[in-house]
Amino acid sequence: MKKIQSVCNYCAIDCNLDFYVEDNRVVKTVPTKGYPVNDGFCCIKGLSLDKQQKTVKPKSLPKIRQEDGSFREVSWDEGFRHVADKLKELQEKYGTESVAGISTGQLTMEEFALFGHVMRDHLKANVDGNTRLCMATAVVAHKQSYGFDAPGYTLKDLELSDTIIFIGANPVVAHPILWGRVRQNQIPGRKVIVLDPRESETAMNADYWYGLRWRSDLLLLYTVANLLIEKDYLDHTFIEEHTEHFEEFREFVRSYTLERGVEGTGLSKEQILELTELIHNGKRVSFWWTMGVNQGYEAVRTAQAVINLALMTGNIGKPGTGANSITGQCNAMGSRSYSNTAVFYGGGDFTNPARRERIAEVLGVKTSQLAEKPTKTYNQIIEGINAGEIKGLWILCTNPRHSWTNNETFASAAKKLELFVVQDIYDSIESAEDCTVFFPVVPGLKKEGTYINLERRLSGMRPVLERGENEISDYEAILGVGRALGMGEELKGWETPKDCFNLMRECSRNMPCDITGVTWEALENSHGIQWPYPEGREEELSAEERRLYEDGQFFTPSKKAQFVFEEVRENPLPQTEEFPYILNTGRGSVGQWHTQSRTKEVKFVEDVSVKRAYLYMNTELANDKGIKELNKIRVYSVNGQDAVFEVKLTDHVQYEELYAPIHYIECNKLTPSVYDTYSKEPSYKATPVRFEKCQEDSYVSY
Ligand SMILES: Nc1nc2c(c(=O)[nH]1)N[C@H]1C(S)=C(S)[C@@H](COP(=O)(O)OP(=O)(O)OC[C@H]3O[C@@H](n4cnc5c(=O)[nH]c(N)nc54)[C@H](O)[C@@H]3O)O[C@H]1N2
Ligand SMILES: Nc1nc2c(c(=O)[nH]1)N[C@H]1C(S)=C(S)[C@@H](COP(=O)(O)OP(=O)(O)OC[C@H]3O[C@@H](n4cnc5c(=O)[nH]c(N)nc54)[C@H](O)[C@@H]3O)O[C@H]1N2
Ligand code: SF4
Ligand SMILES: [Mo]
Repeated sequence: MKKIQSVCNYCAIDCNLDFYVEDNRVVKTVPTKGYPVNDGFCCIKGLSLDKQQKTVKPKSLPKIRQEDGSFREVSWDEGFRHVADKLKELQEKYGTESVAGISTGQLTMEEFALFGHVMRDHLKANVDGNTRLCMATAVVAHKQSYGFDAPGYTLKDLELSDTIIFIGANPVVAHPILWGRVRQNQIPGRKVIVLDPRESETAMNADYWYGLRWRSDLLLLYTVANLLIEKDYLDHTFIEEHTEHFEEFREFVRSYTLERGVEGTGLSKEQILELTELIHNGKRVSFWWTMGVNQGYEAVRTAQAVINLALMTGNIGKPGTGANSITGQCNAMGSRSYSNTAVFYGGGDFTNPARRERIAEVLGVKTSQLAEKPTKTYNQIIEGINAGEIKGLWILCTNPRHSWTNNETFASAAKKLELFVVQDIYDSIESAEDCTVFFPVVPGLKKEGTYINLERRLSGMRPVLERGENEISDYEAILGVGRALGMGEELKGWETPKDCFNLMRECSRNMPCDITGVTWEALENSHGIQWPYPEGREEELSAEERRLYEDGQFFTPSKKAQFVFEEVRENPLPQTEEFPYILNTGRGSVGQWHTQSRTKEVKFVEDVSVKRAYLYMNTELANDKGIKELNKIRVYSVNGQDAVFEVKLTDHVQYEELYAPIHYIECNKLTPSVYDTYSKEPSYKATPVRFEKCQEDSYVSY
């Protein structure tokens, strides 16, 4: 029996696991003891990683759609040639930007770096990632406030904080190992506080729950900031030495009075004052935010309002503090720093000549061979396809037919494409229904590469199982197309994931995410390594848990953090008489992952999962409308679509709120095409809707 340590490629915790293998089968999975992140624990998804392979057909070959609609299986070489020829043909016929790609936060760092090199550098096509649906807001907020996309915390901070404030985050369901770290916190009297319109599973386990109105976080955070200022609950030294624009901020929040806060958030005066006191009384206050903040129409400013609270109270860069964005997907952090979507490899600007030269030098190409401008964003790509401007799309490791907001717009786009390549471990996903080419690739257990978790920790994915005939990885599939495109010399140094890792390492030199001290070998059977880890400073940086900003130095030109703020906006999609209820969406259970392609294969998850789309409704509302548990309702959205859901009754959502788990395709049929102004992240969490009870033949309208 062999033991192989590798990483779980579901959520951003990146638990490490020891896989025991016999006859090329996993016989036992044990969470790695001593690994600083998950030390001997993990969740049901990590434990069942080997269960996701029943329907991944070994020996699969690519498939190309024929004129009669059927598929023909072809060799990999033919598949690569077909895709490369078609990409070139479309570009010749319709222009360079007529082809696009959608990448992901779930592949290895090397895979999406290579995808960027082929698509962005060589083809000059647009490539965005599904991270746009997830972390784009935090990225923009960090860059503007800190000068670089650098979340500063380490998971240990959860054990060292006496006041832990979760804002729009539900780690009990979404990040169970992170919640485990909260439970390990032994500080007497430590308080857990949750801001969420819904009494989420985390709220139920917290000491304080503030059930504010949806989309009123920014107003609440400015009101609290104003109170902190009025009461002089500030860290003047920190503000003076390490921040800029505080005086303007002080003036700005003056109009965010307690009365205004009460009126707009639905919280009482006492609750807002209590929250302010809790922040003041904490010695080590930490703020943690996730999708309840990131997925809104004024999300970047909301994230920055969280950052402002930490800055003004000096709760940053010290043990147990921070304005901490929790990442979602296993390698969203890798995609953010090392892909080629919004930023250059290792960070920096497409337009900065010095940075262009440096990257070109590392990659051994001319600067003209690098992407020239930031990519079109996800929504622009889908709109471009629907407008007939984009004719070719290559997606990998993401299932947008299900997960994209207002997802019927993706369905119509898919039908318009002349080339639609879907690269996934399953050909059964919804997005593959209209594809013209399907590339079947192996899952994480058969791959190698690097992952970066939410606290900037790199860990090594190493092959647990051997591959069979024709089985190839994402890396090889992308490389195959690159070669078929005739990239030749441009692919020198990209031959294997390890080669690519070395290129990325070099690209990071002297950047905030410098990993020049990390080697491919050092990540094997390791405890992971947090960035920054520059060459020559290995000894000094040997601590297993490290945070940024301990010296009060940020990455802006002045080295000071910025107070960034803007007036609260009018809700672009308010409740109306026609659409009086609000559809909130998010994770449903620990066992279910997004579009369920992987987790529905896990028997002990599937056995306890609801099979049809469902939503939670407040018991009182249900009583008022004559609706009982498991009745079906048809929900009509302000986006013009409707869908049927089963009702589950609960007291944990507000009277006017419905909560639908995202694991069913019906959920995003109803979400709108509304985005944050700066990050272009969809506003997934508050859609005005109305509903009717479904009866045998007739509907009763509410
Ligand atoms: N089991 C499981 N775990 C996962 C995932 C999964 O699919 N399944 N996905 C992973 C990924 S990629 C991500 S990004 C994370 C997401 O992790 P989370 O963001 O923690 O999960 P969500 O359920 O999307 O949303 C969190 C909370 O935001 C609340 N919310 C909605 N509107 C508002 C609002 O206006 N204000 C506030 N303050 N809160 C609001 C919702 O009620 C919800 O409880 O989970 C990761 N972990
Ligand atoms: N309404 C609403 N919608 C949301 C959200 C929300 O909170 N509310 N959350 C959004 C967020 S935060 C996210 S991150 C997105 C997630 O949305 P998606 O990325 O679309 O969801 P997944 O189901 O994770 O899709 C991953 C795909 O990759 C495949 N896969 C797994 N491993 C591999 C591999 O090694 N190689 C390849 N090529 N494929 C592989 C899986 O089979 C699956 O089809 O959903 C977003 N959608
Ligand atoms: S899904 Fe997240 S918490 Fe669960 S085992 Fe994987 S990395 Fe750990
Ligand atoms: Mo996500």
